[in-house]
Amino acid sequence: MGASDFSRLPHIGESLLRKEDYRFLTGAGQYTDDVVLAAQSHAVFVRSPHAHARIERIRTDAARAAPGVLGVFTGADVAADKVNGLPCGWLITSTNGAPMKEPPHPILAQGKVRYVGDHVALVVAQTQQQARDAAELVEVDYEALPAVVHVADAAAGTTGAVAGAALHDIAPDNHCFKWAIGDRTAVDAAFADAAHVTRLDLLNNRLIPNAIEPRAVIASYQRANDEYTLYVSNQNPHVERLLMTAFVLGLPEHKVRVIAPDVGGGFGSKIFLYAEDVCLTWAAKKLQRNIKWVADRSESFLCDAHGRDHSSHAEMALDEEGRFLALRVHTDANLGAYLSTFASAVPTILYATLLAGPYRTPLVHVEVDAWFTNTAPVDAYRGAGRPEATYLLERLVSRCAWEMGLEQDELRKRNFITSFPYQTPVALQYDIGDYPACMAQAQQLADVAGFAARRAASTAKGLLRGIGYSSYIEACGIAPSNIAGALGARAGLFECGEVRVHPTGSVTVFTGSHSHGQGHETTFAQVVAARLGIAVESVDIVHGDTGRVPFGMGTYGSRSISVGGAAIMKALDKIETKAKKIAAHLMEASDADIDFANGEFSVRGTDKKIPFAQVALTAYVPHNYPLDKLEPGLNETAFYDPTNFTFPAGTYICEVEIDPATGATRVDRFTAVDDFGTIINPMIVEGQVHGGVAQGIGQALMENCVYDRETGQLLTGSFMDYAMPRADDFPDFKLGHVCTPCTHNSLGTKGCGEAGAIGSPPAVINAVLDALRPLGVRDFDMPATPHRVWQAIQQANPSAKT
Ligand code: MCN
Repeated sequence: MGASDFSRLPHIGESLLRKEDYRFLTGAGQYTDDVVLAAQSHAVFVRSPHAHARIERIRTDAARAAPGVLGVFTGADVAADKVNGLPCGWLITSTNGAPMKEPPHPILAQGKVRYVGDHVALVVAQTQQQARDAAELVEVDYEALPAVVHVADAAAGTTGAVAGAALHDIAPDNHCFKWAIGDRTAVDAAFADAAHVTRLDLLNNRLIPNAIEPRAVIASYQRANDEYTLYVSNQNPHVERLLMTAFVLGLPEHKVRVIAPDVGGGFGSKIFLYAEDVCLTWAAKKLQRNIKWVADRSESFLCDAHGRDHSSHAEMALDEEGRFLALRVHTDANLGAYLSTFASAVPTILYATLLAGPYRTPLVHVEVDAWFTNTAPVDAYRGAGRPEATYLLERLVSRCAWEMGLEQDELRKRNFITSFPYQTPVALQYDIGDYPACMAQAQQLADVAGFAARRAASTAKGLLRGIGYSSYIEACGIAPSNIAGALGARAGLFECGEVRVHPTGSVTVFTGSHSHGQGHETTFAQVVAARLGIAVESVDIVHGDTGRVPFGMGTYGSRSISVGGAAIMKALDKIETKAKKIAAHLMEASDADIDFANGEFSVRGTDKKIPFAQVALTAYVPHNYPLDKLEPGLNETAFYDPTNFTFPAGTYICEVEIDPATGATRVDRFTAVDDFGTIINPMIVEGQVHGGVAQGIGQALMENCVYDRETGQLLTGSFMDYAMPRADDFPDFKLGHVCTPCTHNSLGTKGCGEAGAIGSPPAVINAVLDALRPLGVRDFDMPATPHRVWQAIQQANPSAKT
């Protein structure tokens, strides 16, 4: 079935209420911490108080002797058992042909700690309180070493003020890789001839993901059959199992079952294989006990992989009419202390390839230096590279407009790509889109025409008002596997779906995607119900269990409906093909004459028809059945490896009002027009955009992870110091949609889960700058806290002091 036929099916485009919400809203969800196993013991980790230190000695005797303690383990125990370090899933090759530096990433520190919160020892006791008390008794002698936390300081790790701050022997200059894409010579030549060049230095502030449910693990070992079961709050249980068994513990994969039950949000931070998961699995066998660990919020701040943290210099060359000729970017990316699972892909493949944006920039060159620092590992966080690319490009584009005396929208319109497919100079080929339509609808919804009057009204109140634009494009559902493999991916990027039709015609679908807030149990059921012409209530979706789902790559990069859903569509094709054969037999017709629509099989040109349920029953009660030609049963599995990414795009417009006396910035209006192709469930998609925009505005206005530059202590280690946005920080969002269906998947969908977080930060900061420009403010780094805005006003215009 083609994408356009699919989009016309019943249920597609219907805002059905979420099936899963009954259990969530009535407290019947089953999160990892809700799972209680027999004789369950509890784990607590002893963590490094230093950002960088040599471990001189660890004394565990007192802890071992404490009440209820079952075991205390250190790096020495892990090494003795030959447990490997955590792997990185993406190999980046430096411009000089050398592979990136991949230092060991032990699950318990070996000889050195490299960030505050690094894992030093594991204490297991009968109760959590006993484990906490015993952990206090583990004595560690440290020799503190100098620490680096900023990329600007990382290179100085061997010399100067921070000599001795080389984290890993394998990377004495703290440099992990230098990577580049694009034609540098051609870009330089274009700059030499340009009529205008705009330059910009900018920081993309480091963020700490904060899912409602902190990470949690329960590991269990069954001696009888030498099997493990791991419950874990995780976004991709099969990948977790593969990495843990094949790379770290050396266990046979089939002996480990990983279950990610209900998961209370992830936003990327639960994609990765973490030390805690492996430590517990390893210790479960050693102690022959079920062990649970649930992170407290302070641990989440310290040890969940952080996001963003780029420092960039960008330059755009333009002709007299404001047409983009070339873009040149250099970025320093902070990787933190160790390479987390997908860390190396974020500032490279997922970032630089998006820097053409929705524009016809014929030449782009991007160079990225990636650095180790004494901070928590940095990895994918909602958007993963694409928010960083969009922030850089959209800030630069607005600045180009202001420097050339053009309106922000005008410059964008002059440069939009308008014909497809479009090959960018940075590898990606966009299949389809309509960027001018997104801009036009956004301008209309945002009432841009009324902005001047609103600005005058703000001025009359002594307030500043600004409008900011951001036209983003992003790439979802990273693919195909063979090309990603050639670019360094160490995993496949397909998805798997199994459709099990039961004898009564109801259906259970097993998907390799994982839902942790995205509503898959509803939208995937809509897809299946639409295709089979059955009730949505007759379809159940199972995910998150390696023991039930054949295989899966999990959920990240807004891939689930476009890759996971497409795998299910492929399985449904197989179901339909087989069911037609059964129907043909029952109606004594040829397979080729059978049509299937609205849940009924009919013989073309006759009034003969039978319902789907009758065919299902016949498949399992094959009395009148072509047993010589067809197997009984109606159960099909498919793997789908996409031929390209999907490319959602849109235009966001933000209006802010600023009180110059305090610097307080209020988002007064926010409009988002997105193109997600065919939409399965508009209500769920709007919820995704709301959440993403809230996260993006959070980054732009308040969220900021700060480490002390000298000591490497995390200064924003709790919600008292790390400001999270709340509902009353936002106006009602105005949302609109343009639909250009994806050309290469059977649903016509494009991902929607990250767009809001990608498109919104530059719209907000461009609005802040638009408001402050009359005061002489030319530059500004996120987050726009009142203090920083006030400072910017004072520095730009000392006479404005109040
Ligand atoms: N959808 C649709 N029509 C479309 C596109 C999507 O109806 N054209 C529906 C999908 O069927 C699905 C939802 O919208 O129910 C999101 O789909 P998709 O864009 O495919 O994204 P994923 O399901 O793969 O979710 C991943 C994405 C990412 S990468 C992050 S990070 C993120 C996000 O989703 N983390 C979230 N949204 C989140 N929402 C919640 N509540 N919690 C998180 O941790």
